[in-house]
Amino acid sequence: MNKIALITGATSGIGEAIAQKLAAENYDLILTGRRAERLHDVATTLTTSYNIKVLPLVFDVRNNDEVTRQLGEIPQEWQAIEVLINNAGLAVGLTAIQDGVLDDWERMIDTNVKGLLYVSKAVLPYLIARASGTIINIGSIAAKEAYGKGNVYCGTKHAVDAITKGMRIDLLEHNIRVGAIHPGMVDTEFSLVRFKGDKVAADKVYENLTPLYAQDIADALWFMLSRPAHVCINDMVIMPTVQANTSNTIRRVIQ
Ligand code: NDP
Ligand code: 8X3
Repeated sequence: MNKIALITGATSGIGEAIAQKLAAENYDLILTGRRAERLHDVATTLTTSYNIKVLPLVFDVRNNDEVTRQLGEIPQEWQAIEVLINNAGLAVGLTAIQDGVLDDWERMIDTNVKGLLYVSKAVLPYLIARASGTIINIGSIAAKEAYGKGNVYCGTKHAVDAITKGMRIDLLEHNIRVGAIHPGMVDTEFSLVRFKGDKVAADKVYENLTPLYAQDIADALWFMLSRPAHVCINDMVIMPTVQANTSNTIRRVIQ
């Protein structure tokens, strides 16, 4: 029987790449996101290409009623969840704190922090019941550093870092491994979302440099997940070679 993994934010970018990697490793997948059509396309591609099952669940992680309803009611055969990947998240805007847009702040806090908590609370009973499992939270280099105009996004990702550490302590007695991956710049829809659909601004972020690709994060996650059961990789910071930290990036293409 295949193991079961639940990945939030599997409609694009890092989440979709992780779904692909775990499908190739014969995991049955519970995949979530808000864009129903995209989610079903990902599900169809994976079930066509690999010998696995996919349960697509469409919901907004900010809506706790919906999270609780959908994840509380998963069919019996999907309840033996072994792996939870808390990936859904976003940055909205790049604005000095004094010019901050309240709605942007709330979208980031509600998605990156509260959404991660709602999903974790709904899924944890399944892992605890089995006294095993792995949770990997997708943080960011913004969890480790603050950068100009990144204020609230950095705050939410620092919170993910702290919540990861807290989870590891509380879940120790339940034999659940908890780790986080903190990437630098990854070429996904992240910047398009941050700049509210402004493709020119989004493309500029990755212009004349070689960023990370979603597949790089999926490969690292698989390394963490595939360690023997007695090994927990707590924390992994992954940067593109051209990015020393959030403030020092060189525009260089690496072939
Ligand atoms: P994408 O925009 O490509 O993917 C984000 C995913 O999150 C989508 O599947 C989206 O699905 C989902 N999502 C966003 N908001 C919600 C919501 N309210 N409810 C449910 N799902 C939601 O970006 P990435 O793949 O880059 O981002 C994935 C994670 O990686 C995020 O947590 C991000 O902060 C983090 N990260 C990204 C970096 C980068 O440079 N790209 C670097 C460091 C960390 P949908 O829209 O269908 O709901
Ligand atoms: C995304 C990377 O540097 O834009 O988390 O914060 S950064």
